[in-house]
Amino acid sequence: MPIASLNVQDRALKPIAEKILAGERLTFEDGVALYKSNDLLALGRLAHHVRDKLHGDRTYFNVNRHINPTNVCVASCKLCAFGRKPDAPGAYTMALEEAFRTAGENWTEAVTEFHIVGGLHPDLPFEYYTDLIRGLKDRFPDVHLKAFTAVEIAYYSHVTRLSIREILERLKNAGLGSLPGGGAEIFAPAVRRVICDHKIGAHTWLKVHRIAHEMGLHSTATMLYGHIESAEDRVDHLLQLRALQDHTGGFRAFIPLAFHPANTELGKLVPWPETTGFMDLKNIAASRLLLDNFPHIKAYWIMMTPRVAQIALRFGANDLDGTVVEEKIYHDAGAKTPQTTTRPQIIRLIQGAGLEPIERDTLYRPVVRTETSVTVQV
Ligand code: V47
Repeated sequence: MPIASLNVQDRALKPIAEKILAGERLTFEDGVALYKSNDLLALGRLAHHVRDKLHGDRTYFNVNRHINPTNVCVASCKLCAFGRKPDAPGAYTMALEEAFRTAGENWTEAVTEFHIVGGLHPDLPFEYYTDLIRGLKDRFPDVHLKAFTAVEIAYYSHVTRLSIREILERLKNAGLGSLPGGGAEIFAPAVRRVICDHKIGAHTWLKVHRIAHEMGLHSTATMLYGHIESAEDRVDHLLQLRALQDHTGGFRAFIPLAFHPANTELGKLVPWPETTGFMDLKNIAASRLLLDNFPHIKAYWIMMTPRVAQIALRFGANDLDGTVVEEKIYHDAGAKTPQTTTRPQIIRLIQGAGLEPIERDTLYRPVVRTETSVTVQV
């Protein structure tokens, strides 16, 4: 593609655009320049160019259900509106049978993934989690179980005094399929001290994912933006993920997450009410351009709104996530989006952007549906 067709207005972007068109890796300084640029359309065209080389028009989504077995949490992260102390109003913990029942609510054969995350409960034994995974696998053998953030895995290791590898082995033996990408927030220690003081640091978050990848489990990665972090903090975060991916290749997708301030302590410190569409699209484009070794960039519609997520599909993203069914973490923090959507609605968003919808399973294998069967193409 000739650089002229990108119509780059910001002079600082021109040498970076040359590098991208030549397929060269971007540096830390390039990343900061991407974030500092307001030439959003050029960023979008560059990111779409990369997306197009990787995926053409193919745009992914899945049919999934979120399950949050407990919101009881020993940590008091300022960024979070979901966690509760055990005796606080609204605190809940599902008995195993209740979690199985929740998983089966509005059940259709179309569901291919349960996305399971919860708080750091002070009293639940580790067996609760292995029994949860085993029980779900027994009842829904064809559903992929994407469960427990690195923060939860490190907590189980801490309370049981078992190694992270041993915890992951036991969960994998029970039926765990992969790890979700939550809890990464922003790796910069000075920011972490403010937004999630009691959480594991970057080193442990990355270690959990490294060990999972070494064991053959895939995972995803996230970054929380739109609070007190700087452009430099975001680039540092993305480059630490890129470095681990160079090593293991185990990340399937990256999901930038916009901070939602309502009902959070951090919301009182952040001078603006919420992220803007401009910032959301810039994060999608910058992550597509910096994470050259991540196959997929997800525009999580719950967090971005379906309207902005649809536009993000032409700013570097190639995945909209799924149907979700019941979302708590963002809705406790004031998200105005619906809690669920349907296959036809997702397909409409993708086709409306002139792209080709591909239903996938968690590992991005196409799911083929006929009236009577669902097959994952291996
Ligand atoms: O871990 C918590 C973040 C994450 C807030 O892996 C908040 O495919 C914004 O990780 N405002 C949960 N963000 C969501 C998540 C996720 C979502 C979709 C797909 C995948 C995937 C992962 O949300 C938490 C935390 O990082 N979070 N509170 C808040 N107030």
